[in-house]
Amino acid sequence: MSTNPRDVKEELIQIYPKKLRQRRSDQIVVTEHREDGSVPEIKANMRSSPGIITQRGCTYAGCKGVVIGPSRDILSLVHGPIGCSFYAWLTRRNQTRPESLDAQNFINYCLSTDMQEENIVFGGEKKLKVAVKEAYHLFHPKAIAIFSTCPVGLIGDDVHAVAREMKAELGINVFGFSCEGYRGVSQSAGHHIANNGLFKHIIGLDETPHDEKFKINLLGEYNIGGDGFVLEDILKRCGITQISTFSGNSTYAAMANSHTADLNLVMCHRSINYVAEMMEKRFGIPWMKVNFIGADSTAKSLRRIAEYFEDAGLAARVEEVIAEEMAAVEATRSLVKARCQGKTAMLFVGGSRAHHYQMLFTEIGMKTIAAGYEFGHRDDYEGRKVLPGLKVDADSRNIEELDVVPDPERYRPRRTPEQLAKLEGMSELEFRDYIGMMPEMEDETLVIDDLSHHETERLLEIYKPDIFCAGIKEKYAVQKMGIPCKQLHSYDYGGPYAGFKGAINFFNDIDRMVNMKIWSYVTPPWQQKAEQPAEVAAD
Ligand code: CFM
Repeated sequence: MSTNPRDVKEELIQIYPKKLRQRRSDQIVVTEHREDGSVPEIKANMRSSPGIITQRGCTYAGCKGVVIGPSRDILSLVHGPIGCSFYAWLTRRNQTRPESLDAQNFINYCLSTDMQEENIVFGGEKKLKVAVKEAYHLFHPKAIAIFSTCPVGLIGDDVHAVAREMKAELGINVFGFSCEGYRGVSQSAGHHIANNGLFKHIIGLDETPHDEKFKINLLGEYNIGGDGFVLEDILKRCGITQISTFSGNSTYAAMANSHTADLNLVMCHRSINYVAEMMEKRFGIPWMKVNFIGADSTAKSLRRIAEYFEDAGLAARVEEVIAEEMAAVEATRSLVKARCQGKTAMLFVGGSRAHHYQMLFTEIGMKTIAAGYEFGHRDDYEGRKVLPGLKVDADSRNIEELDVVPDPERYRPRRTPEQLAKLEGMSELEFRDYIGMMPEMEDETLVIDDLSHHETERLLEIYKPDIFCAGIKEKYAVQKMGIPCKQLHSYDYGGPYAGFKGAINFFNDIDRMVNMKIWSYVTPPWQQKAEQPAEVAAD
């Protein structure tokens, strides 16, 4: 079988019926950098076809599990059948570290209304009210967030009315999310709904001022495997004050106060770009994309923060921190590179990591031959410059777009448009932009949106990459084919992988996985001899 990406594309989709074949054809592209600087168009953020085994999750997962869940002292209450809470219970490995032993931390809990048939038939609002009150009396949280699962939307329970009533009765902040699993194409819709909720119900509630000089928020960092701890340490040593993180290791109070920062740093563009945009419109806080995955990317991102604040002392401290960290990075990187150079990787995950983690592989000489997001949008692939041309379809119209205007009292542009333009002109800074995954990939590599299980198997058979990066649903199917699978969602049991120390961990873990002899003892199905008895071949 040819390994030419154009032939591979045809091979992946030839088994599908005609209509599906056309759809998938638009979602699989071969990368090229055209003379005018553009990359090919990819169809993304479209509904998966019934019958396809997709990697995707649901809208509720994106809202509760991804964006709000990692905050430790917002009490998350799931309105739905108990099954919906299974995946919401710490499986994402988002960590948190309360300020003290008696500080509020609800991360270990899993609260659900445990809807039964009776509630589906007669309505679940009463049960929800009882659950909110019970949760309040048990934990005395500052805020309770109610998350809707599919049946809630189907039967028409009004979680917002319940939230308003409970807010008035209990005197704490209670708010609901219409994040029913089916509401959008994927978990991406849940991100948007969560962003709207953060903006409507939390951001801007606390005016406590800060007199530190370099105040930032870190957006789209969820402290998976302790990534956020590594970044907090680096930023602190540089002398940068992190007002709030959305939402790894975060608190309700920090989010309520986040509009006092002077710069928003966006790690995961897909899940939180809405908050960044809305905070700029209402409060005047500029945002820029950063990437703390990869040692070189981390250094670059830190330098960009220093450039924004235009302070020689800060720039010097940033250089010191980079120098301190890079010695250890270099030592491991060169050792690992010698063993991994030339090996190949595939990354199919989420809406941001399939891009960011390519940087780590590049640093140890490994080549990404295929990559894709589960639920990224065209701007995550091609860059935000495509945004003005995007058509609003029925699915995107289904999610509320908040009409955000400058706050009459609190809008305070941190930099004038002229200052921002000047900064962009003098340095590598770019505001309100994300260049996307494809421009940073080599020509003639495959980019596949919403990869299916069938396509996964064919890709592995054809290319036999040295490592495949995905999630728990794919992991063991892939490894049974004799190819190691690194979970890029939960990091398996490893991490942190962010920043400099995280890069060292990643290099060591990948080295161990791609150079382990065990894989040569697994006989993948396509190498099993035809004359073997069927039972043996099936083993
Ligand atoms: Fe952003 Fe994430 Fe991701 Fe994401 Fe996710 Fe995740 Fe992910 Mo799993 S917020 S888009 S919805 S970086 S949970 S921490 S690993 S799919 S690539």
